[in-house]
Amino acid sequence: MSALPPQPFATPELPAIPARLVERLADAGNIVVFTGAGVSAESGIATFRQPVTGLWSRYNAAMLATPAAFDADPGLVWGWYEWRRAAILAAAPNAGHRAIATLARLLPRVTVVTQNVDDLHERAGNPSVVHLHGRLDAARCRRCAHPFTHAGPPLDIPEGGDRRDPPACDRCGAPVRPGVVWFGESLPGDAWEHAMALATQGGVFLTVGTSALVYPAAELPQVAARHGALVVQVNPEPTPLDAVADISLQGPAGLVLPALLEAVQRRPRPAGRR
Ligand code: BJW
Ligand code: ZN
Repeated sequence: MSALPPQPFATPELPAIPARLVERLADAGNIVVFTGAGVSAESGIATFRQPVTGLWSRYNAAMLATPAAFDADPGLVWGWYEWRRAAILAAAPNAGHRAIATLARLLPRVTVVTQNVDDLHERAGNPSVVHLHGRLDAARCRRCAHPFTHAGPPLDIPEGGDRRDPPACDRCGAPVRPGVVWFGESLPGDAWEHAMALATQGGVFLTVGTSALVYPAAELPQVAARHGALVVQVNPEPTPLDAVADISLQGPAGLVLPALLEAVQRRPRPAGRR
């Protein structure tokens, strides 16, 4: 199958969950969980910028992830994204996705804002997720934006995809494109405005598994910090957010987030609030 095996982490140490984080989570009127490719890594979905395994370490973004690339070679781009779609369909949510979904059921006003184009948050039980970079299962016409519904999973697709002609739009006949945000394209206006509004409301801003290198999404934790949110980062590696985050929980999301959830569930509640 085209999905990568779950990433090995040599006996990862679990960072302690600070009590002030648990208190803030319990009391916050606004909690944003801002995720990137790292949250899906333990489901076997490749990240972008990690050495060796990252998509942009193995494939040329300029030839695959821009509108000009699609116009120059629609079959190459469509086939590559069909391979990615197959990998997502074959994957399942991991312990990190599940912990976020449980946290959202437990605490009021949790919103998941993701840069990911997969649907693993939804499949873990988060019904409404803000997708900043679109969704792979939401293809649309390159010319008139008419939505396209995939008939089923891609069949017989090799590692890295093969050249496949995109389907034709049933309204205007132009090629259908993947429903993702490529370099140089604007983010969906409603998703961006919603995410920005949440980032200005304080509370807790929890970033999980992002290198925070892609703008404008990477502005969000900075905006949240300026508006008084407690910014918390979950990532096994250093990122530019180390300079912004109040708390860095260094480790894989699939270990750290269940530990965070457990700490929230164990928190003694004041009498009368049970
Ligand atoms: C774990 C883990 C585990 C591992 N647990 N963690 C300002 C300065 C410079 C450039 C720009 C700028 N503003 C805009 C730009 C240009 C560009 C940009 O940001 N470029 C930079 C890369 C330099 N931005 C754009 O073009 C954006 N559009 C835009 O700006 O529009 C305005 C405009 C309009 C018209 C003309 C001109 C401008 C659009 C950006 C779209 C990004 N698209 C992609 C591809 C989506 C489709 C697809 O899937 O193919 O989105 S690129 C890719 O990066 C994807 C991701 O969503 C995005 C972010 O990556 P992410 O999620 O952070 O992944 P990684 O791999 O980078 O990091 C993974 C992390 O996980 C690592 O830290 C690991 O350690 C960690 N990890 N295992 C927890 N188990
Ligand atoms: Zn069309």
